[in-house]
Amino acid sequence: MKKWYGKKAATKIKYAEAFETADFCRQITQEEVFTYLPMLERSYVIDSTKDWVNTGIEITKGEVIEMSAEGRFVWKREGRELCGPDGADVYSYSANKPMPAASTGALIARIGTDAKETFLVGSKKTIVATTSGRLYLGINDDKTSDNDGEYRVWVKRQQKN
Ligand SMILES: [Ca+2]
Repeated sequence: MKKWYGKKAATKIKYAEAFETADFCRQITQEEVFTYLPMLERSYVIDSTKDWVNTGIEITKGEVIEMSAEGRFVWKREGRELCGPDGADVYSYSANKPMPAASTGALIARIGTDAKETFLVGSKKTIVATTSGRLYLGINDDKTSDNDGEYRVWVKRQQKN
């Protein structure tokens, strides 16, 4: 990255796309991006039409994790209703959403597979993990099939001593 962009510009780059990694003659995996470009924070594309994205990050109880998100997506195709990571302005309760009382379309996360461990992230959140397990990221929506678009989420783990 420094070779292509110079050191100063490289520190400003937030994620790498296939264009930058063409030297590998194949699409490199997300894990390889993290390995070869350790100066990048880990980031994930959250497709609004999917229920949960497995980040592959194993969280330990008590660990501090910072998450921030950008992007907008259509959470209801009919009417082209757009929202960002904090969710839709129009509030509607639905027992079928992963978090019934939180805004539709909001970015949510879960540690492990227990639905009780689901929490709201929104556009930015720092948490202390209350349990250990795999980190999943998702959208608080009871119907993902009528969505269109994605969020990009950055996950930063506090360095362990
Ligand atoms: Ca929807």
